[in-house]
Parts: sequence; structure tokens; C-alpha cells
Amino acid sequence: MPSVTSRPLPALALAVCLAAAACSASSGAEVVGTRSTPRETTGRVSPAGASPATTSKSGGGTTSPSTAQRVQPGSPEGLACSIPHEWLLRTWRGWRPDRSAEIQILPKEYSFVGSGLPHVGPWPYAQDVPMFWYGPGHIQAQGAVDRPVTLAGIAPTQAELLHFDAFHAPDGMPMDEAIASGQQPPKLIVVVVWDAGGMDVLNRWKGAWPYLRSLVPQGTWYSHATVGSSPTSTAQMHATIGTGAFPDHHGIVAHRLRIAGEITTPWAEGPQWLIDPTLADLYDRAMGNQPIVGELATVSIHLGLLGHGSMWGGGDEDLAVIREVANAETLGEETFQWNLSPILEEYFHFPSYLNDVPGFEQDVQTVDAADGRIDGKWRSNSIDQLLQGFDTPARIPYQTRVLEEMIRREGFGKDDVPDLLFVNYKEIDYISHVWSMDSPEMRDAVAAQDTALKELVEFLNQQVGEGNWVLALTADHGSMIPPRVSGGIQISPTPIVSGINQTFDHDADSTPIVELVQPTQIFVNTAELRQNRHTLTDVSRWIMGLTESDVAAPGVSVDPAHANDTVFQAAFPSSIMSTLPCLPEARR
Ligand SMILES: [Ca+2]
Ligand SMILES: [Ca+2]
Ligand SMILES: [Ca+2]
Ligand SMILES: [Zn+2]
Repeated sequence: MPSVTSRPLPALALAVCLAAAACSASSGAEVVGTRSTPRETTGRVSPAGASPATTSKSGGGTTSPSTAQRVQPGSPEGLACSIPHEWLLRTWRGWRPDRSAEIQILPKEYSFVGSGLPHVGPWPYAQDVPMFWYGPGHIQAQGAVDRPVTLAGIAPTQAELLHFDAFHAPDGMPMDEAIASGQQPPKLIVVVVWDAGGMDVLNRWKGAWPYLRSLVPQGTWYSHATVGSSPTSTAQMHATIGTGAFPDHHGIVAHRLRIAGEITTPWAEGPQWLIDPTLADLYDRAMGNQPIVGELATVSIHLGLLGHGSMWGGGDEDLAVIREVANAETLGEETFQWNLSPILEEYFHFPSYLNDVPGFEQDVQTVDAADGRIDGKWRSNSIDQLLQGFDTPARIPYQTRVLEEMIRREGFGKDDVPDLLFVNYKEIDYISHVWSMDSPEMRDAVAAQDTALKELVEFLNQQVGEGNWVLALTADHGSMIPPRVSGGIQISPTPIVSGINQTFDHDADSTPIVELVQPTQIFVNTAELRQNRHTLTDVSRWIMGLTESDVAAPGVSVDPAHANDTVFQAAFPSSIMSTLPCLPEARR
């Protein structure tokens, strides 16, 4: 893990800022798409501090009278309305009253709650993603398109490519600009997710993806593509890609969610917490389950791309391949074999021959040799200690060969019934958490993904045939810019938990008020809070007072000049989002 210091070199921060699309987004004017529905109008944030609630006090001319009357500056409503509108909208789309946490917490930008460099929140570094469509004969060869789009637009775009009119995405709008006029359905659509491969990652390593760059003019590249909801973690964003719905509709709201009062994880019981059907669920069933539908991924939280398999009434057992540790302690824990957990095997089919695909040792050797010495190390990292090489970029060419074997053996794209294939590549995400997006390890990973993309395109041209397939490439979220570069600080959840319990819990029973602190949310035992005669607003106000010295993680030195600076931009009870005067979208 990179060491965390409290303050950066300003020059370095500026340099990364200039390189990153995200920074221009924060200072740019809002761009409103002409073809979006209200729910998806999105992409660029409005300038921070320009919202009605913050300008009302100084008599700013943009204040709407009704907003000024109804929101008190400094109140929870005032704080919520003071953050950029697009960030608030994303937060609302990511929240459900029955499943999500009770308090929203928004650290000041680039600071973060927790460890392992999370990529969770409404900020551009987490939200800005690549969105590229490619497929001669099906996709317009036009390069960049400006209209803002979100991940919820992928499923309805696939539906249009398939001429599948019965699919109505709850939230997303099709990316019509991408579709060539008069196109007929391709034999195969492949959706590829570079997990955590946001625009900041690609902009930081501009020279590492020459092949993708060379494809851009031959396809359609959305230069204002965002996730569209917050929190931004893997499970819910894969489900948004699959369903065309935001988490408030599809129900996979975060990596921790409440089901019947208990906090659990999204795929603990298989696909059943995913409320909406995916495009694949509905299209496959409508076609009599004749299409070949499958996903090659890493862990079960990636399966929101694919859907419910035979759990969806009338659906069949689609192909699903992951490599998850049984009863894993974290959602990302991987093992050596491709597999499916017993609960997933009830609804999906696992093609076991994929474990026989050879050549991984050679892939590891290539990574070892790339740094100039065959010494068991990838750069300075012991390959053995990185899941015997699977946590190095060696997994990328290997997984691509596994994918090709699956396409060949299962017959994806072989006949005229269009098929759907979904792929998650996880190496960029792993590197972002361990070495950061600013590391040379990340450069290696992006370069390996680019090489694998070339390999896949050439394979599909040969196997399925040029002009017979479409590829969509995106990311489920971005990666955190590390504190030494961004100037953000690490906020430890421990003093937040103990502080809330000490301040508000005096009834001397053994039930604490705080159930769980997450990067942008806090789960609260509201009954316990009520018994202590306190409210979520009381707790939110207390959070707003926390300073850098209050929340320092163990072993992190606090810059004395900033020790008394507060660390949160906003904290408010989640439920107020439904009635905020500054969020009319919530009342439509
Ligand atoms: Ca199916
Ligand atoms: Ca080496
Ligand atoms: Ca087919
Ligand atoms: Zn992810």
C-alpha cells in the first residue's frame, strides 16, 4: 500500500489535474444533452458553489425564490443543496430507502473514508469513464461524440442494435449516434468492462493504449461518459450496465446493503437481490433462449452484466465463469481455478473445460521478462506472492485466450441468431487499490489491456467475421488519484464509529448506534438512536465538525497547519433527498 501523507506537492497535483479530463469537468459549465430524458441528463457537473443554496445568502442573482425560502444554509438540506447538482443527482440515483445507508457523507474532494484507495463517490475521478462502440457496418465511424451519456445507456443501445423493441430501460437512453443507419442486428455483441479503467487512468497513461486510440475514428467514442450514480462500486455499476437502470431501481445499491433489516452483500444469495431484469434476461427469453448468452468475469459481483440466468421466469442457464473463493471474506477474493459457487450453479452453466486452457506459465514468464530480468519478479514485486502471477498483467492475455476458447466452443456469433457476451477484466482495479493509478504497474496493465483488445478484435474478425459483430468497451468506475498526488487525506472510519457511539449512545445497553461506515455512507441503527433521543440530523451535524486531526488513520501524521480543517463537505440524512427543493428529479 502506498504510504499516505497529509499534504502533497502542489505542482504535482496541478500536473495530474491538467492531464485529467476530470479536472476540466469540475470547472466547466454544465452541458445538457438534447436527447436525454430527465433521469439521464448528465455528464458534466455544474460549478461548485453555484447552487441556489450557497448563493442565496449573498443575494446571488441565480437564486430561485422558492429555494431561498425553503432551504436554510448549514441545515442538512442546505448542505445537500450546496454540493454540485450533478453529484447530488448521482447520489439520489444510487440510494433506496429500503436497502441503503441512513446517512450520506461526502468527504471534501480527493479525501476519502477507509483504506485501499476506494473509488467510491460522485466525483469526476470515480465517474468519468470511457464509452466506445466499434463494429464496422453496425457502428458509425465518427470518432468522438460530445453528448453526455451514462452506463445506463449501454443496455438500451444493445437492444436497438438487436432490433429488440420490447426492452424499455428504466433509466438509460440508447446511444443513437453510435448506430449506423439501416444496420441489421450483428451476430454477436461483446461488452467489455475494464474494471476501474476510468478516464483519469487512460489520461494518466496516454501512451499505453495506442491500439484503442487507433480504433476510435473507426467507431463512436463518447467523450462525456459517466457512471451516473453514486456510490460507485463494482456490483451496482455492473448491474446498471446489464439492466439500463440505476441502483435505486435495480436494487444492487452498494457492496453492503440492507435486506430485511440485515446488512449483507449483493450476490450472497445469487441473483435474487437484482430486482430488474437485464437486457440479456429479456432478450434471450423473448428469442426462445436460442441466443448464446454468457459472461467471463472474475467474481460474482460482476454478474450484473449478465443477469438472473434460469432464476428469471422462462430463462435458461446462461454461461457464467468466475474464479471466486468459496465463502470469501471480501467480495474480490480470487482462487486459482475458474469456477461458479454452488448457489450460482443453480441458475447458470459453468463450462469446466476452460480450466484446461494452457499457456498461463508462459504469460507469467513474459511479464517477468518484460522488466529486463527473469528473476521471479514483475518490476520489484514477487510474482509468487501475487496469486502466483494471476494478480500481474499475465492474467490479461491468459483470460483473453480463455475468452476465445469459450467463443469457439460455445459457438458465439456462429449462426444468425444474435448472441450476447459480457467480459470483466479486473487487473486495472486490483492495481489501483494496491499500487494506485499513478504507478508504473498501472501503465503495464493498461498496455496489456490494449494488446489484448487488438488480439480480441483480430480473433473476432477471423472467428465471427468482419462486419458481423459489435464491441462496447467501458469501465464500471474510475480509480482514485493517490493522496500524495491529489492532496486528499485518508479519513479513518474508526474515530467516526467510536465518536458517534460515545457522543450519542448513553443508554448503557450493548447495542451500538453505528452499524457500518462505508466510503460515502453510514448505516445507523435508527431504533437505538431514537431510544437515545437523538436524530440522524444530530449525527450529521456532528460529522460536519470532524477535523483532520480527529479522523487521522493510525500512523498518519497530520499537517499542523491543517489539523483543525474540517474534512466533510456535506453530511445529511439520506431520506431528505426525496423532498429537496434543489432536486426536482426526485419528485418526478
Ligand atoms: Ca438466458
Ligand atoms: Ca523480472
Ligand atoms: Ca447465435
Ligand atoms: Zn469495479
